[in-house]
Amino acid sequence: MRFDVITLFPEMIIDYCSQSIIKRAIESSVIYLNTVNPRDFTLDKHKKVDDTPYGGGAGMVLMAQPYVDAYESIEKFENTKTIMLTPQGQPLNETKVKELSQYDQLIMLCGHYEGFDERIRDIIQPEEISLGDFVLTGGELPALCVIDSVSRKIDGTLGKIESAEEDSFANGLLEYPHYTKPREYRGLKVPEVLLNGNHAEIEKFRYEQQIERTKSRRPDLYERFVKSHEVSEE
Ligand code: 4GM
Repeated sequence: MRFDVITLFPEMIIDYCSQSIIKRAIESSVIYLNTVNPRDFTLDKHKKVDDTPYGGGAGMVLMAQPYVDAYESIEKFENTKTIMLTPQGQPLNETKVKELSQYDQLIMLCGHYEGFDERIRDIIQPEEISLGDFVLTGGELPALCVIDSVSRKIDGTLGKIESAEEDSFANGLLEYPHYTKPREYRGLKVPEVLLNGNHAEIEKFRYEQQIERTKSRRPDLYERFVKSHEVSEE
């Protein structure tokens, strides 16, 4: 998987990806990361990337030319997808992450300030993706969320232990509670069932906990889970 991020703040992307699991994935060539700065594609001596909106109003608008030229400078693979991180996009979830992980290249457009000149959308025609119904100062955090969540799906990014753990969210339920040493902390004991070594019982306990948690915390997910497990009556 190759990630190309178009951003005015490449350090934000590079710094996050220089740590921990993503760093390891880049070092072992499981993923490849590239940033492109629209400021390097400006044509005036002030390196201007934004301007006041036609029709008036507060704030600035990102100019089309530096973004389109930055986009066109990127070498495109055959199986490529371009996404724009904005509050107007389709919500990111595990299904979308899985879908994005099937591409060989993801090109991401990060905006700042008030937004993009609409002609950037007209020309590049990206798929718009949102992290949720809230506004950030820039698209870099959502782009990093895409990079991180998609990278987890790529073979070789996670170690054996980490990827085994992932299976529990893959079934559409929330995680079961985890415990490590000591057995008792501030009077709170680790559930007895986890200590007896009976793996069938442990599995049952964890599954019940997953269902319980999902039902009480995320009734929307629980509803979907129940529906997908209903036996068809036809
Ligand atoms: C407007 C247009 C994404 C604002 C483009 C980006 C929230 C999200 C921005 C932009 C963002 C989100 C930057 N805020 N909910 N702000 O995923 O990049």
